[in-house]
Amino acid sequence: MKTEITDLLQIEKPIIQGGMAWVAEHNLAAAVSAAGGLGIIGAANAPADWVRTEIRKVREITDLPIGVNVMLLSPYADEVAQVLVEEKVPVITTGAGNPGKYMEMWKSSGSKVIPVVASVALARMMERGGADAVIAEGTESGGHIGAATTMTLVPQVVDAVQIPVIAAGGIGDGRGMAAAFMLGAKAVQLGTRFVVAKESICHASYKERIIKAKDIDSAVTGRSHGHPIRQLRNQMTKEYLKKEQEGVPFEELELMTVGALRNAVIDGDVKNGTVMAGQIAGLVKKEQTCQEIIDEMMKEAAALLQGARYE
Ligand code: TUI
Repeated sequence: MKTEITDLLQIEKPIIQGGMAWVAEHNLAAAVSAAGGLGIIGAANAPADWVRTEIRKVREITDLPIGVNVMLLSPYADEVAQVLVEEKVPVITTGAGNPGKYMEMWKSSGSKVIPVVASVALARMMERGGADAVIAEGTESGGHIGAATTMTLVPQVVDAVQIPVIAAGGIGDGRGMAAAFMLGAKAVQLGTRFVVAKESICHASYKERIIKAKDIDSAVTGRSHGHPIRQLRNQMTKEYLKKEQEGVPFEELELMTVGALRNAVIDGDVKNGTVMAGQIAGLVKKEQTCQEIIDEMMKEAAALLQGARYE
């Protein structure tokens, strides 16, 4: 399945791993790239030195292309941006903001730059700024989300820009992948299904919470203060949403979540921690290797796109 994205990124299969905070480290990224997709290191809120070390660790395992996702709300974003130039990272994706101020330095150092967008307006702006592609991410995603659904956002972004579009949000199998291609996407990005991968270092309790999740088990916190985060319902979301409804100030709400994602991903506290996952969690039923996930998706999607009926 060769597409503009497999050509652009020099990868075999049009499947990209999301840059999930704490989860998207070198083991997962290397496994996704080894399986023919594009593995991504998620810089999230990590210091620049951590990012550099993770890039080098992947390079000890594989020579295949990898990417780094820069979370633009991070206090370390400027330093991370510089490390990516020094390490000559082939692909840079960004999230949770506008990467305009880094575009020139990344482009001139030879990286392919692929911002995540949640609107047509930002997609157009990114194209004008020199982006090589965009990831149109729907509100079905886990973590920090925009407002539009994948079904509505992807075709509108495809119509608005000339550069290739990668679909994200709510995609977890070959059916979702085929659907995204029908909307005009040239690749897909997956987060939740890779969180549960065998090579993912995520705590077993977090993986189990995703595997047991049902279709409507996620909640969105932070809507009132403009930082909506999709996560699986638990004691934390219950208390947070109650306080949000009571009008508790942002600063106090923020205190509740300090370290909460780490507590869930690394320590397995899925009750009081933040269990970020997309709406597709209900479809993710078992732990598999990245190779199994990618092979299964490719087979399903290829059959569907050739007109076969899904059984
Ligand atoms: O970035 C994500 N997902 C994330 S980041 C994250 S960690 C975090 N930590 C603290 C606070 C907030 C997040 C967890 N999940 N996905 C990519 C994404 N980007 N989704 C939506 C957007 C987005 C939304 C609005 C990108 C740009 C945008 O507008 C930018 C602008 O300035 O116009």
